[in-house]
Amino acid sequence: MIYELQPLLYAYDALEPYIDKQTMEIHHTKHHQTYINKLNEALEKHPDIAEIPLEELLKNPNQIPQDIRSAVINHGGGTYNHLLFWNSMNPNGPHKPTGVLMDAILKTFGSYDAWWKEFSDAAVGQFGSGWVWLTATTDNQQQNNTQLKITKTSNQDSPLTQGEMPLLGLDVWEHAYYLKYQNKRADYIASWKSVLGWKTAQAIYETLIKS
Ligand code: MN3
Repeated sequence: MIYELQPLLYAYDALEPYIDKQTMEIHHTKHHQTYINKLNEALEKHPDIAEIPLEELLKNPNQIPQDIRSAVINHGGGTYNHLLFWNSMNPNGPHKPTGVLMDAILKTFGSYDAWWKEFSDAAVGQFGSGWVWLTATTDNQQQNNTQLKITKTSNQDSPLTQGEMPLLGLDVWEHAYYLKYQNKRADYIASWKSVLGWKTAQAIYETLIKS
């Protein structure tokens, strides 16, 4: 399988003034493209592994041959994480979840605002380059036991590797905000709340609780 950069669901300037056009364009066409290219380069060395879906490789990196394992974790993680990041934003929203995902957020965090406070505090507090996620974990031994969690990962590590399914992800690498926000990461994170798009998170969650 050869991975390719997918077009965004919206224009590069669609998230203005919260996320600027230049940042979006560079982030998508340079950063994300580079992760994809380097993932493809690594997988070329092991065509048999290339047939396994990326999600499965990241869930269980021990199956990846040693000589390309860190490349797949880093660049495969970057490939997968950024796709979810683009789909975690949408100028048309919905900026708040609805239905079963909203029910689960209320049950776990008490309110949407309390969820946001915990999520944004985690994002501000992430040391160095990394991500903050809303994830779901399912205990396979029990039905109806899907738990929501806020998780941080460093570099391009995926929550999949620690057994969690990411629903929504916020990139707090400096390349995600530096042109507009420089050192003011907290301002970038506060702005991000206004461009959230919950449709993908809801779809992943609904699939997960049905399985
Ligand atoms: Mn990034």
